[in-house]
Amino acid sequence: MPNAPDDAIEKVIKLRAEINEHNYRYYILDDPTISDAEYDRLLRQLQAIEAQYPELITADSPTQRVGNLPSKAFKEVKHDVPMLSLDNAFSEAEVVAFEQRIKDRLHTEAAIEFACEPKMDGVAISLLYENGFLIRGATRGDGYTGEDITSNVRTIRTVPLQLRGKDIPKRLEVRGEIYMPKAKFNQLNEQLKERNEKVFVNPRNAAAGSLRQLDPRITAKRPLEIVCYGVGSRENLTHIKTHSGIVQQLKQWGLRISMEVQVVPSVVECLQYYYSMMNKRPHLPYEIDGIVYKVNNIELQERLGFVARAPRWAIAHKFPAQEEMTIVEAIEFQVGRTGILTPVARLKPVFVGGVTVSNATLHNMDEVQRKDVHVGDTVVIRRAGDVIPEIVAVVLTKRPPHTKIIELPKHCPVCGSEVLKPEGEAAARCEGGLVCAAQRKEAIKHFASRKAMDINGLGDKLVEQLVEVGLVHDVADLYRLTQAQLANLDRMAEKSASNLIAAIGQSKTTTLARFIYSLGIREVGEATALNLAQHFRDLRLLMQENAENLQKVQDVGPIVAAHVAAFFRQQHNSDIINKLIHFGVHWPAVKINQAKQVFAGKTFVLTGSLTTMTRDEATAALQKVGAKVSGSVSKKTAYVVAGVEPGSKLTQAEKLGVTILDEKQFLKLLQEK
Ligand code: JCF
Repeated sequence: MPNAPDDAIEKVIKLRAEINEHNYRYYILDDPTISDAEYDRLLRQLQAIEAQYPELITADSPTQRVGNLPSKAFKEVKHDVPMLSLDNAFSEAEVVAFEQRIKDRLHTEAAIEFACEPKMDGVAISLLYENGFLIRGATRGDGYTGEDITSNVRTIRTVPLQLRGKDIPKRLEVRGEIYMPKAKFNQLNEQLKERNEKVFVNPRNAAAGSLRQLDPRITAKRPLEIVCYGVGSRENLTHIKTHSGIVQQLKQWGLRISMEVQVVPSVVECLQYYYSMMNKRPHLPYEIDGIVYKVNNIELQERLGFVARAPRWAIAHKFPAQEEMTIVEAIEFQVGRTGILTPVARLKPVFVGGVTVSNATLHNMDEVQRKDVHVGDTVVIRRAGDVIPEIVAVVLTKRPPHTKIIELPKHCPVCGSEVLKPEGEAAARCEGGLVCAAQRKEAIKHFASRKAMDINGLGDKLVEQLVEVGLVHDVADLYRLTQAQLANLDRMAEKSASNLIAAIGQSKTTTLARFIYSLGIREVGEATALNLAQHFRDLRLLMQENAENLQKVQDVGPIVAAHVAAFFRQQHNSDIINKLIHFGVHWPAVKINQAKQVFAGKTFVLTGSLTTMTRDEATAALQKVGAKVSGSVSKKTAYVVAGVEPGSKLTQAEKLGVTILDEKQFLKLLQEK
């Protein structure tokens, strides 16, 4: 006899009924009437009373879903009625043939009514209810013997621990599919990734892995759901004449069923349903891998019976698989427009998502390492909808003994130049610049562009054609082109050919800054090119400088300096520069900027706001004439420019005796430069 007081017993009964009602409204009707927080409060109240009077705890209490203690292993379960699988159809013709076989066996030409439903991509499950109470949950296993995973199944909130409604059979075995919604799957993987744990390949594996946990408390934390689609024995349900009727009855008893079940008059509508679900598929919150068609009439089902392991009265019309396994035969590195090396897996061709896939990008080396892909590995390839195929995961159990670890090449596979991967950056780049075939077209376009060598009439399309026909290999070849060669090209008339030759000739006279810019060194824009030209004034001096000294140039930091030094370190880059000069590219001696002489090395500090320009504009104007702009005043500060409402920098300047300029004096100084 429980020694709990009557009011506690009453309260527990009331809370359980209330919570079960909300569970039903939330999970089955999809129509909750209280907030999640209120629901949690009810559950906590119940937990508190049960904690105080443990003798009140029952197996079907809603609190028991949180999971029992771990069990050692799963017991075997013999299914009363074998859990059959379904025959598959992979084409319309196979579906039509399925219907014809049915008609033949039934000796009828009348249309067959079918129940259609999505085929959930999860784990098949059997739920056994006795007197309305869930007494066992089991996996399908081999169809005859499964595993007893009752403790785990109990943690799933959409699995009723007790049936509701009228006329509940003494014994009822319900069949369904346990799955993990797509969004929940992604969240779970994010969490696992954060904790450095192994992620799941897809929602089905996540559902299976979660159900296989020996500790139900882990299962309880996994976002699993169920959809029920049938029963084992129909013994107690003989009054129900259709499959759809059975499914509706399951719903009445509080079990969750698919919202997409639809009864159709013939196979034609089955196919319509198939295509409409195929379109819906990417938007469904769960994964499906096809459509199940079932003869709706149970008497007909019984006349049709079974073959081997599958009913004659049902078929799974599969969607093209979105995931397949294949082997990584090689990894190649593609060199993109800006020299970025992208690892691409060459795969044993595999049909997935409706197309044959033989390549999959791995994006960058970080991804290769994260996914731990080796050459020779078996991998899961995914192509969903029209997205680019991707490698989902390596099947480690299939890794052969001598796989090759993928390493970033030290030299560009296209041109042999150095490959650099800055610390902390995902991208690795070929430093080949002008010579690298993959980068050549872009480099030539850049070289010819308006702010670079400004070759009028040499557009992108023409550059591509010149490279493709082999007339231009590098930018120096532009200066070898003849009018006859150009006139032979597609869409090129005599006149435009001679105009282009003239424009190429004119481009030979340029400036050092333009020339440096036109080389297309990474991170070297117009402004940096100008600074480099002003600083060195002699191309040879620039070419010999090391990265450390390059940082002495105005606005050149360690990254830019490294790119500049790496560029000139490549022999072929200096070869091309020599050729360009040989073909007559030249520039006047760089004029010493007088303004620079006046302000070079002088530090300005700005305080308060100016009325005629913004702080950024003032800074730019000062930098243009060689001055440095600093944020704090020291003895080394040359001038402090004090605008409206100056701050403490003005006081500091007065204290240190630094020259102070007001806006008018400042503007005058700038104009005098
Ligand atoms: O959704 C499913 N995976 C699913 C599997 C749906 C069904 O109606 C099934 C099934 C497996 C067997 N029906 C049977 C008879």
